[in-house]
Amino acid sequence: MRSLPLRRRELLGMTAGTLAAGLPRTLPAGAEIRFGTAVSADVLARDPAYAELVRRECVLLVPEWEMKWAAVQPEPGRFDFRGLDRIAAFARGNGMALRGHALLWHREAPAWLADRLTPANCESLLRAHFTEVMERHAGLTDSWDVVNEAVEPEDGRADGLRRSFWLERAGEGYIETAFRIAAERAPGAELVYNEYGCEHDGDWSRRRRAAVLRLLERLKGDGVPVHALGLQAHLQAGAPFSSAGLAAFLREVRALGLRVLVTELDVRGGGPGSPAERDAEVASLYRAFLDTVLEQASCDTVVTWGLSDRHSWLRREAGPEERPLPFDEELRPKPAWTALREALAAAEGRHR
Ligand code: 9MR
Repeated sequence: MRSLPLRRRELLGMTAGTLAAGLPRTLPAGAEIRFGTAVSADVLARDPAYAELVRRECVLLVPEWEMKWAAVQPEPGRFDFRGLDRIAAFARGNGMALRGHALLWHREAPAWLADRLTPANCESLLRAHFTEVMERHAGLTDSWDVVNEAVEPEDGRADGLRRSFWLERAGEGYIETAFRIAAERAPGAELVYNEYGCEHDGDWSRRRRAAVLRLLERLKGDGVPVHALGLQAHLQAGAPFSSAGLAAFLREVRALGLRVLVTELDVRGGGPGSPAERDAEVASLYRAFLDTVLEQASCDTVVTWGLSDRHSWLRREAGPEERPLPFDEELRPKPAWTALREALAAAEGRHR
């Protein structure tokens, strides 16, 4: 895909013979869909068995925290790439690519940034930050979450934009400015608007879908270089979901000329049954969701937000009973992994 250092097919050929464990990747051979996961530098360093699983299954890594503004520019003009460099070294050493996440977000922003930001200096602050971050591992990164989570219908604005410090301090042009600077710093890269809460049915999601479409329509209408919508896909088993509802939304995204990526997939909940019953529910939502996206959208990237329940943010935030990821805490594949593999294999069959 685009400027990938190694195509997936080459990676598959290479790793089958070179992996110490002798384990072939278990995703379908010849895949054209890039599969990857979010990682943290510390987890890769302290959990070698997990690192081995990541090495075996992924061609794409996303820093779970290490590329966020607070991580890389904690003080004005002082850049700290130690965490990011460790992830990049792991990616480079294993022939993987990186996805950039996230250049602009209202969270994980240092206090100095919100204090300082004005409409007059927004562009220069973004340019200084994007230049350092986008150039650091430019050869490894061909896809960027440029703006993350800029809509929040519940904030009550007619345009659905989030009343974040970005909007309140810099004005609504900040989104367009961010995409234009990203295009200037990385011509040819895929520039993504990344958002949550667009995958399910129900009023809450419907309002979010409408706000996202409205923003993307405005950006496309103004000639802003945005290429794709990132569906975070933090899904919830048992919440209202229909393929038809999601497909209708994806058709509108496609009509704007935008591709789609699955950027942070995991599934909460399932229950109140046994772990096996909940795993089955989680897996069936993995399958239904991925089948719909891969059928309806131009989508060549699927990223889960971690590979094993052992290291999921949901375990940390929602509780130890969550089983959201494709591998369990002992790194054994779960039904969600089968669902994911089968969905990717089916999509590749359709593309052939
Ligand atoms: O999983 C991430 C967690 O470890 C961090 O503490 C948190 C704040 O940096 O971000 C989490 O990842 C989020 C992602 O960056 C954006 N979409 C929602 C994700 C889950 O909160």
